[in-house]
Amino acid sequence: MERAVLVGAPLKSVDPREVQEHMDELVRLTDTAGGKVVGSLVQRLDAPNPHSFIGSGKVKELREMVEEKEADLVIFDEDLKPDQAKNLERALDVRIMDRSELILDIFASRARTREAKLQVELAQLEYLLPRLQRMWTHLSRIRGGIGLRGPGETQLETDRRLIGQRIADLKRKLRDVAEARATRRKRRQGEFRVSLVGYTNAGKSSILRALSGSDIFVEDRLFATLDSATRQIEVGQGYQVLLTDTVGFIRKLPHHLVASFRSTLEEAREADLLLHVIDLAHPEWEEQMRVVEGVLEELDLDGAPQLLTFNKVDRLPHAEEEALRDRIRTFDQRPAVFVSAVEEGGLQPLLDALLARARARFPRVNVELPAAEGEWLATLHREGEVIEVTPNGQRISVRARVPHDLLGRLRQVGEIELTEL
Ligand SMILES: Nc1nc2c(ncn2[C@@H]2O[C@H](COP(=O)(O)OP(=O)(O)OP(=O)(O)O)[C@@H](O)[C@H]2O)c(=O)[nH]1
Ligand SMILES: [Mg+2]
Repeated sequence: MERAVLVGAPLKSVDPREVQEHMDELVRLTDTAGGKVVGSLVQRLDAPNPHSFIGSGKVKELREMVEEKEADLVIFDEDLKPDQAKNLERALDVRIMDRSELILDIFASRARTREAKLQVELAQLEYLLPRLQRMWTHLSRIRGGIGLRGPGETQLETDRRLIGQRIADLKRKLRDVAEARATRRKRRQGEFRVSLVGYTNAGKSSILRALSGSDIFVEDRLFATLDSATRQIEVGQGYQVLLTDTVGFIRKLPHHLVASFRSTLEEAREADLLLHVIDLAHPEWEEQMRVVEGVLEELDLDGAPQLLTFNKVDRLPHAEEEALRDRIRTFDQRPAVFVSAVEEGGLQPLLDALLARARARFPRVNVELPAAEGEWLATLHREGEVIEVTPNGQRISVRARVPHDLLGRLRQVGEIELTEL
């Protein structure tokens, strides 16, 4: 297990409570990556030092800590410029990582499907390219995937060229996967598609698991999910929705990752509704909510209809939950539900909201048809929601909620009379 010293170097303007939360989050990330935190250090800055990010006195202090704790690794919560990392590595004589690299590493170790693996490798190589000189030492890890060296060139140039080729290759492969995905999506066009989005560990997979009754991976760790999974779920009265789980977001998500996960998140782009899941029991849920909104904006998803889904209410005392509900109602006019993915019946408010929206997609109509047309009546029962059937001599009158495509088919039939209600 690698022994890590963590460094936070926020600007002086950042709220002290937030600084602590960010360090706690870095501890969790390090733990998720399989490292052991042996020390940490925070310096609040007016501005980052261009040479070493933190001040030179702090670098000395850090060096002492690294020696005393026998650390192998120093992890910065802030993103370092390639030169800053190089200088720090020289001064401290241990490997330096920043938050982006750590997140990339976690993604790399957790990717399971072919697409997720391609996406992570692409993000890693794009991150690596401008830092190649420094990363030289741990490049050997991935060299196997890159290929062999040409004769007569320097190592660095060769690596740059090979990485460039590999990046092009990965992009091509990802385009193919994305096309297959688009075809699959097209088949689902008529259905009501809902995507779960939100901060990592908010409970997205737990919600999908509870609603679908299927074996979805849930873990009290950051980035448990990297691949999107879709399940059909019953929301009541025979209505179904296709619910998709997605990768969680985090503060300062490396933009290479956001870019390469774009196609996984395409599911969310085509969704009819986004469930933005928020861990209401987390002390920094408001900041997490803003982070998620920022990423959604970066992905041009901020215009999609959203339902704020405040999760884990079972972890709040009742009075606190009530107070929060009131506060949220006053600052946010958007529709919201309060749920628990682990409590019996805790997801009912979400199911109700989904049912209402699923029904609203089925226009209410009155269908007048000859009493002899039993086939159409059966179709209405099967594909729509029949509310009332009234016999009317030789004809019957059916009040029903009918999906758009069935509406289209009914319009083609001469003996049928349609009135929208
Ligand atoms: N008490 C409580 N715990 C919950 C609830 N929902 C989820 N959890 C727990 O929160 C942790 C994270 O849940 P996940 O469903 O894996 O979270 P996620 O949003 O899918 O996380 P990522 O895949 O990492 O983005 C797990 O330990 C769950 O058991 C809830 O309503 N109440
Ligand atoms: Mg998950």
